Amino acid sequence: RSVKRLSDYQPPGFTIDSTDLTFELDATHTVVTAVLELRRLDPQLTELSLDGQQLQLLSLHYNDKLLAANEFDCTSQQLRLKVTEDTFRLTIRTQINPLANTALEGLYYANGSFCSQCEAEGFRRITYYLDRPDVLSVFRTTIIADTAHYPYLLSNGNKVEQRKLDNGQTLVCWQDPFPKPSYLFALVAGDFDLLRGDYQTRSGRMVALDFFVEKGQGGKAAFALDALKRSMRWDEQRFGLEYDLDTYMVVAVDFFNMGAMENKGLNVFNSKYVLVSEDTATDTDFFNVESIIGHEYFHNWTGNRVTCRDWFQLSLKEGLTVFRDQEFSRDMGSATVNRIHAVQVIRTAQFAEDASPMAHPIRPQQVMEMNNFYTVTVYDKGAEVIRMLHTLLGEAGFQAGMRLYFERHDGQAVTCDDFVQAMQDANHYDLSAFRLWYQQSGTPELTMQRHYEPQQQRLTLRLNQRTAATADQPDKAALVLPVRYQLLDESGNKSGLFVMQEHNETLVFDGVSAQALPVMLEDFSAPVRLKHDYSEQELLRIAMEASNGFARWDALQSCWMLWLDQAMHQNNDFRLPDAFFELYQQLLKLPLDDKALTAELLKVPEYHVFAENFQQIPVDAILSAIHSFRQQISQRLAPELKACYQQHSVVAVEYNEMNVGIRALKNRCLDYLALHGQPAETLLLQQYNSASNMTDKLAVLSACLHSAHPAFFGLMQQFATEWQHDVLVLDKWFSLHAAQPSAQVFEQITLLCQHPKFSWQNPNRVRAVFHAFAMQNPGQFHRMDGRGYQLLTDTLLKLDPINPQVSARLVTPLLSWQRFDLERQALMKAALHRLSAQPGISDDLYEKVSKALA
Ligand code: B3K
Ligand code: ZN
Repeated sequence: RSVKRLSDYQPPGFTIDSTDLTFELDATHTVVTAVLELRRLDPQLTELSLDGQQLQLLSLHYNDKLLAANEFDCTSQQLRLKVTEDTFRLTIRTQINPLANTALEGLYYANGSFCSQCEAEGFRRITYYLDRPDVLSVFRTTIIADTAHYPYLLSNGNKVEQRKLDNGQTLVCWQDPFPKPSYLFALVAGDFDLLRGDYQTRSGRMVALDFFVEKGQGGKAAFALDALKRSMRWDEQRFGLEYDLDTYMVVAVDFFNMGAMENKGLNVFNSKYVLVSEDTATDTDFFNVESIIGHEYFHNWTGNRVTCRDWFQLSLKEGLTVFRDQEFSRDMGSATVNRIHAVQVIRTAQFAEDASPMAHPIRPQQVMEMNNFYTVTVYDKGAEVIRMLHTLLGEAGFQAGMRLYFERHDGQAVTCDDFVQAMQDANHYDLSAFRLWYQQSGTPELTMQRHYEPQQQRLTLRLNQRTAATADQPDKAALVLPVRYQLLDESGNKSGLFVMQEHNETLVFDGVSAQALPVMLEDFSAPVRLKHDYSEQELLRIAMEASNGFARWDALQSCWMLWLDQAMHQNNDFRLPDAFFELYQQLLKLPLDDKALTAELLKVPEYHVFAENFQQIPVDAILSAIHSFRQQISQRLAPELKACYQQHSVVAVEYNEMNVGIRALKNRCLDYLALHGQPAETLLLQQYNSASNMTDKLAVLSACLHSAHPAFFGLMQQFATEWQHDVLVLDKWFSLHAAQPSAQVFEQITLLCQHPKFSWQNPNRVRAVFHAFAMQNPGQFHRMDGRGYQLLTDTLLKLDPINPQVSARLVTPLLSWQRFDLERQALMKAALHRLSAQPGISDDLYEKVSKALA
């Protein structure tokens, strides 16, 4: 198996000026004719090598000459031939089998339609090609297919021809004027509902917006269409960026490996992130649709107009585009809660990745299977790195940098360094030390120690940063850390930005009182773990007094860690302090204007939040402490919870910031109230039966689940009958079953896999069951008898030959085996050995498993 290294990058020796593709579509025998105009860039080269995978070559022409089999070399991975001219044409005819393509990479046939996914290296499953992002070509695509089955034949760019052929087939031809790498190519053919809209850009051009969704589902795409318009407007206003084609198409499909794909002019989406209506989708679903619609749209400039030179630079487009979509979401809803959720992704999933055998910098240095590097590190930590640049340069400076970046690189394939250079040059700000963020992996730990001198009224903060070795890199240097702070002081609050560069630095405040309390790393201004010396009393003071909502939430998070620690040492005799109950009481009686933030403040952190603070994760202690915390809150604050619930129980159904916040608050109360057993039952059934929206229905089910309420099974049955026709809703039901914290879950999962709507070929179904089991059911997954690990391993062995991308994602929780007690370590390791012993496991799975066992 081969590993590719960033340091081995070589510019392409040839390029492809134009790519003319013809697809004769057939589920099992699709014929692809590629006419490529090639140009030699390096005159020394005498051999051309094209990438290919699982292709059957039918014929090959060099200019007009048909080549005989001995005139080229064709293996399963490559097509090689001798080249003597500087420019020449290749005509390659290949045959592929889309129906057999269950990996859903390249061109595949599922659910009655053809669909493609080329990023990162899927285009080579369609034809032989220079399948690398720094080869940009102008594409023309002709699609021929049976008219009755596939009335819509779609590809990138503008439709330039459409005609009926006499054999019941239709021919459609598309031309994309923008040169693009092969990973942005797309083709879709099928029968859909079409929802149309339009958008006038700020320069006055009209753009047709076309949403293609499953028959009968057209109505559920209206929100996504509006979200697209909001994204287009927002990108003009905030970044000055306008859309560049006359059409923007979005296709929603049920079989898809990830969230969505930004193919030029033709986005393909997982239907889960397009189809929403209040009765079938939760507020979180609505949020995700808007944010992913935005993300893919924003890629048109950050990704498509300026793309990546090589896949090691993936964060160039992903980190930047996640930053942009986060900013968009922040402007559309509660800014504080959005930030809290983004920070939680870093503190749980990303910190966990840093601590795992898969640790890598946001610009990885070596890769076996590129699909394994679409990670929270590249995406979300990548976005934090962009956010730090924004913090250092300010909005105006950042925008100046963006303008220079586009001025220099529009139409090119570039590196992360090019991006930073544009930021540096536009601002005359030296970013040389900052660049270390791109090459160093791991989570920095920032320690703060306070020292107060009463005579001088001087507060000194000693700051120290240290990044522990990671699986991929032993030695770490000091990073540039923008530290936003606020000093809570009776004499008025001071706030500012301190840019830390060295391992040890001090920050001095003069003329402050002994009570002054520094709130550090406001809004999580750098992706680090903060170790501080606050007392419980001080933290509670921040939680009550800070003007910044994020700081209040963050202080409470630290409290929870303190209390977990105390609970673990007191064998659960631990009682939460009165001051805490007073705070909660106050929040319940007088919720903040931002109800969604109130709901966040009222939440006991989940298992993964606690777990990430330990090197050795005490699974059982965490779970029992969470249980005890929730019990205490629900008992001590029963009247307040009930009153708050009732006060907020009637909410208009529409998805908007206010309604979302009220629902979140009400359902947080319900979650605690459900712990009251019998008396809660009326409340739960009442809400379930009267709910006019999925958020409120699902909140009842998950409250029952969290409290092990006996009403759970009856309601689940009712839910299944109600929603058996709608797979996206059914996925929620699958997940709830799989998250059920009792040993019954194993029989339940066996039954789920036999459900008529379950399919091993469909990533959404598989994830609904097994991602929920492995990630939202820590008690059963980490059982001491190893049954949980065994179930996941059996699943992966079954899944890997079907869809390696999905299996390689699901294996994640097993990789961190070293972070558990010895008994669990042994069980997890045995599971990994079983995987690695399996003959023929995919590169995707192999790369991760072998690193974990190294
Ligand atoms: N760029 C795609 C992800 C492709 C994943 C390939 N395994 C979606 C996105 O980030 O917008
Ligand atoms: Zn993206």
